[in-house]
Amino acid sequence: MKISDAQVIITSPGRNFVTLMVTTDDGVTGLGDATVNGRELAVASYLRDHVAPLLIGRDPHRIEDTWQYLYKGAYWRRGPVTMAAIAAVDMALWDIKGKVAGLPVYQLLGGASRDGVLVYCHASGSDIPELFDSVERHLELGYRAVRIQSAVPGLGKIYGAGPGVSSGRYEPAGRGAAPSEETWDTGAYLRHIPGVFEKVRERFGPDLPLLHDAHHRLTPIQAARLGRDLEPYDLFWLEDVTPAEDQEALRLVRQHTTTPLAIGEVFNSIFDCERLIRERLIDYIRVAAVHAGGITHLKRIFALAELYGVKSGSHGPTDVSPVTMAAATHLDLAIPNFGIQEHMRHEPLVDEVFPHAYRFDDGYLHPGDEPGLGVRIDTERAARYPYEPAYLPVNRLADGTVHDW
Ligand code: CS2
Ligand code: MG
Repeated sequence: MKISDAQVIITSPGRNFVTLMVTTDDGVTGLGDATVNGRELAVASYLRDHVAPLLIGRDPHRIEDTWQYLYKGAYWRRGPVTMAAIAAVDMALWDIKGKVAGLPVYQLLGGASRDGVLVYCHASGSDIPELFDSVERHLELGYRAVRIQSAVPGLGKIYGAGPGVSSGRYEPAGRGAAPSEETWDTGAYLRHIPGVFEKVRERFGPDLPLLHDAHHRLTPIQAARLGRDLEPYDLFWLEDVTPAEDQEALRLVRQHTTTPLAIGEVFNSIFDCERLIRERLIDYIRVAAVHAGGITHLKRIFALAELYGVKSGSHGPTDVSPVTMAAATHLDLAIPNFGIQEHMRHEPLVDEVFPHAYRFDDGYLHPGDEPGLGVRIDTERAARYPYEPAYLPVNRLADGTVHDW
């Protein structure tokens, strides 16, 4: 069996997705996600111009060898563009292997270690009543763990929460020729958030697992203070407190708080989190299959994490396609150290372009039992939604300084 074709499909059913479709000479197809939010065309070019020609004629079953060939063979290693391109090939080859074997990918990964994959949803509001409504709506849908984001008085719209953001569907941040800009004030944020959690605990009780995302906006000592201030509200995790490239920052945070820490959605490789895991500076590693080299590389990261008692918490926002959600769910079901899976619901239009076997039921995802990853792409529908430039917002302080987020 040989790879005979590799096509890049760009579609924008409400937001942009880059998908690789690999076809074998037997007519088996596999899909991989290559979407890097706001930088989509760079990965499309990497795949089209530099990777697809190398795939033709290769044995699709040699997944590990192909991964090493693309990673070591390029000489230029790591980074979101390279690793998303490798991830797309990797997912497509796992999909093909599953289809040829007649087995869902989780069976190839060792079989199910649990009955379903616990997920958390996003609740947010511009004030407490709006936030409570958002939590209630998600509980009615069956969610058993909720991420809480809130607007901050005195600040305008901030990413993930704010006026006009009531349902948790805050993506895409802006479609147009340039990113929108937001104004940030760490002091106002640190003064406001603990009170929000106090009210959420009062209203929803002590048992509901609650999460919060600080979007890389704090210094280590500010993050330590937030972790400490949130201890009474017993968070499941506090996410991305400091800029992710500074692994050392989390040591300081760790020394001051018992609030569990999660990080990793912008990591691309095991080298980005090796120290965090080995030195037990985090509790959850949040890598995404698309941004960190696919199923093959996530398996490696999660296996390292298992040795040190660190659990998985894969990134699953609406800017990763259903192909990544499927890859994550197969892995989540199989690995021993699964923690939780992020689940932001895609718009119905996205699910129409990418019909999928994974399903949400009573707070859990299951990847389904279709051979392979269990996701298709309706290419005719996909072609109706051409690429549109779209960016994540840029964050500035009141004096105009560009700030982390
Ligand atoms: C967020 C993401 O889901 C999350 O935890 O941090 O929405 C993130 O901002 C986007 O994926 C960026 O593309
Ligand atoms: Mg996040």
